[in-house]
Amino acid sequence: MRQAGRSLPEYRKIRAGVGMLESCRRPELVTEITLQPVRRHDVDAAILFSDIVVPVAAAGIDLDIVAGTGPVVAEPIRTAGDLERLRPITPEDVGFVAESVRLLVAELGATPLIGFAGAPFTLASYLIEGGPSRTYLKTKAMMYGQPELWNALLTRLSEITLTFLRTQVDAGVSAVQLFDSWAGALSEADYRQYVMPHSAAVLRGLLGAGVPRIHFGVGTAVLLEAMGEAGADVVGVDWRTPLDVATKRIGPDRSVQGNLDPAILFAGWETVEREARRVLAQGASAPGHIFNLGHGVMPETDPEILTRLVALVHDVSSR
Ligand code: 1CP
Repeated sequence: MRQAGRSLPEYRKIRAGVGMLESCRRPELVTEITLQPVRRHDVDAAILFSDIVVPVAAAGIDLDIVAGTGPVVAEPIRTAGDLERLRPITPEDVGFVAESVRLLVAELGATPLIGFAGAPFTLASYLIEGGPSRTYLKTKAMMYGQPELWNALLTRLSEITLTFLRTQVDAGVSAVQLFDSWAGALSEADYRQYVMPHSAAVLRGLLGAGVPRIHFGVGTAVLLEAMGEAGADVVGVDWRTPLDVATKRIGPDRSVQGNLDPAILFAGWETVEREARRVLAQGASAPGHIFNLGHGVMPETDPEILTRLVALVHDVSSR
């Protein structure tokens, strides 16, 4: 339930007047915000309060997270010369994240903490476009037209991502999630050729770390098999693909995460209950199922519905 905090009044209150990136760099604030949805909804795991662009900012890129828009990059990366502004990171560059994880693990007790990072493709899309995009025109132009620059950029991003995730694992997270939120913009062939090797390098680098690896994207129906093969223990599925269909594509060796449409939460409790039961039934065909939404929580969501949903999932899955 990433970004669940966005729907909570206590979140808006504590964030008032503090920028998003600044919030991510204050361990006490990160700890409080991460704990808010756990306290309120009694979820089974916490997701670290941070953002996928945090390590990219630590790598030297001038960017901001603008309210209502998302990440905005001052000078996008378009040439080999631009790439020099994206330097490798050390664990010290993201020491505030390690500190946040340590504080949280101490507070959470038996509740696991999920760490995360953006995957190389999704991070590259923000760096190349300069902000959120619908078409990924400039991203795809570089991918197809300047494959050497593309590979150099994604290699650098995969190294940054791996350092960022290892820092979180060393500080005590119990699982990691790699968000390739916008990989659904690609065909399977292009995903396998231009993107998968870089995501696989990140996931492979965590083998032996002893934590489950979750790999998620939006609109990835045709990519589910490849996203599993990239090296995930759990494949996150958006709401468009039923979990039993997803399981057939992903294969019997991996678990699934998902996938209630976050918009369902606005349709009244009867609908929420019916759809949540359907998701649970369809997820039962996988070797393991983490119940979740198919994408982030909308800020306008009624928190009471979320609390009720968590209780329903606990009730159904305990039988
Ligand atoms: O509940 C939580 O706080 C979880 C922490 C979290 C996570 C896991 C945030 C806080 N962001 C993310 C990941 C993230 N950030 C993703 C991947 C997750 C997904 O697919 O849902 C992506 C694509 C981003 C980039 C981003 N950051 C966007 C999307 C912009 C676009 O391209 O459409 C936005 C709106 C942000 C800002 C942001 N990040 C997080 C929050 C709570 C917010 C809102 C800003 C604020 O509260 O001021």
